[in-house]
Amino acid sequence: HWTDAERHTIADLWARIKPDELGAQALARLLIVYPWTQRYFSSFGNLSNAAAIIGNPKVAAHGSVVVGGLEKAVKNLDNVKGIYTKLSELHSETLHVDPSNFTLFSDCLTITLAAKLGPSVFNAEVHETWQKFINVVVDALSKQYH
Ligand code: ZNH
Repeated sequence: HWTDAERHTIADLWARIKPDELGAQALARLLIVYPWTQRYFSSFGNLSNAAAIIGNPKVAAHGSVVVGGLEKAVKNLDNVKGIYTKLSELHSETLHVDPSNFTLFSDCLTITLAAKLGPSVFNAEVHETWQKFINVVVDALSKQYH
């Protein structure tokens, strides 16, 4: 259920960004804008203010890990559910991450991406395709919750 144009858009978006940078910035944004999400990262040290969060190397490192997970979805558009089965289980059963956080994080990703690329690249059509992609990701990550 992906058109060639959509596949091209997702691949092109991904080629334009530095995944590690996107992950670090989006995760920092999550922790700043939705401070209650910090509860999952109690081992990350100082998250007491925006500068500390932005400069925290554990935030940056975990941002890379998360975005590495996203990259798998980018490269496996036709089987996102399949490749995320274990990851969904981990977030549900082991990490106990409330799935509403996936939506919050996906909004942070979208804002970070749009701010980086600007509206001439991240136009309405590209936004729509990106939103479809990230919805599939959130859906797949939420799949193993019961
Ligand atoms: Zn997550 C982990 C992905 C979201 C929380 N994650 C993780 C990992 C990955 C991911 C890949 C690793 C795993 C292993 O190790 O095996 N995530 C992801 C994705 C997403 C996410 C793709 C979306 C898009 N997460 C999320 C959120 C949250 C989280 C939203 C909250 C808020 N994670 C988490 C935690 C962990 C993880 C806590 C663990 C960490 C450590 O290191 O311990």
